[in-house]
Amino acid sequence: MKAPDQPDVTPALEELYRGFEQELLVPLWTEIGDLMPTHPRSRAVPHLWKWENLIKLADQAGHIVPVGRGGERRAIALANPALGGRPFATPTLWAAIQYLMPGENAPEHRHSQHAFRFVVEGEGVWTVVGGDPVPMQRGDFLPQAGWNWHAHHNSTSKPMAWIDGLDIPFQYATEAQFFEYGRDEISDAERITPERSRSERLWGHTGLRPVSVKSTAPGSPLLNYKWAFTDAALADQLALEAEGYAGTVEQGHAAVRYTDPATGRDVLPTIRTEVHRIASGVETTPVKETGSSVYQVFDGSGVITVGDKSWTVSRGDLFVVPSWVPFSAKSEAGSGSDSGALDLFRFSDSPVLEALHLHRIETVK
Ligand code: GTQ
Ligand code: FE2
Repeated sequence: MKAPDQPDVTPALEELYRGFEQELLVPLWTEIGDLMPTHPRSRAVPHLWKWENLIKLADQAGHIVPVGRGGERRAIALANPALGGRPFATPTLWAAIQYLMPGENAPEHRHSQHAFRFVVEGEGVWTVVGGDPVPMQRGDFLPQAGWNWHAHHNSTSKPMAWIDGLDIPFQYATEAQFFEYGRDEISDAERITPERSRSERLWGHTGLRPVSVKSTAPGSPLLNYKWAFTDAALADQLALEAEGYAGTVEQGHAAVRYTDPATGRDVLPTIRTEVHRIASGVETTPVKETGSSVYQVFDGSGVITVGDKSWTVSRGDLFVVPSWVPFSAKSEAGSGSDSGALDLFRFSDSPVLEALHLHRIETVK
């Protein structure tokens, strides 16, 4: 339909548009609705990936596709159905399941992309970050800021899976990425399995930062945020609420954000990471927020609503919340989970949006 201030289609107008085309020019007036919408309209759509399907395909890949130099990682990415088949969960975020067979090594490399790993099941893999071996267990969150050397190794007799989150699509858009290969094999000294990484021994004590050490790199110097601490923080918030003290996001909804112990800021420059615990029977208030998120169900079950989509979810399932699309979660966990609640791991591009003053959040009435 023609806007009120637009001219009729005449031979002169058609001639003008042909001239624009020839000179590779595009007028604002035909594009403004798409380029400058009144509110965000994400190209991405809400979508759910079931863990049982992902893990089955990852295991098949483990038996058929080797991991080594070139491909680097046996990582299989979520591709949002509205993003042209690209391995992009959202316009800014990469989310993948990574799978290592017994005894396998994923070779060392480093890249400008910021990354993390989150473990929904299994144990026995460790990731060597800058020569520091970091063991991984269920519920552990391992941030790894850009340009750190890293390699993974499975020392057990069982395959192991975890999820990776990276800002690959965001950095792809910036055209500012760098990548470098490291050693093909890590040293024997890095192949040991300590109970705690050096980073945890130095930075993993609540409220206590080492006086002698400066954290100079971008992102958190703490390489593993163990589940026991996350679980205790969430349990305490709900317990405090039950005792009549505040502390929760809203009634029956506890949440923690992973932060850099040196600065108190997000653990990664481009990615925010949180865990939300929703008590059984509780439904969260629908919220819309600029920027996009990926969630993984860590424990429990429930019903997730994102815009006009609604899914029943359980442990390991992953879903996407595009920019400015209302999100709410209803916990129906009951006795199925460790805590009797629905635990959701979330990552988003919020630090980027905040840095650029583009972050907005609203509850939906
Ligand atoms: O484990 O180093 O899912 O470099 C994508 C890129 C994982 C990794 C991914 C990576 C990695
Ligand atoms: Fe990597």
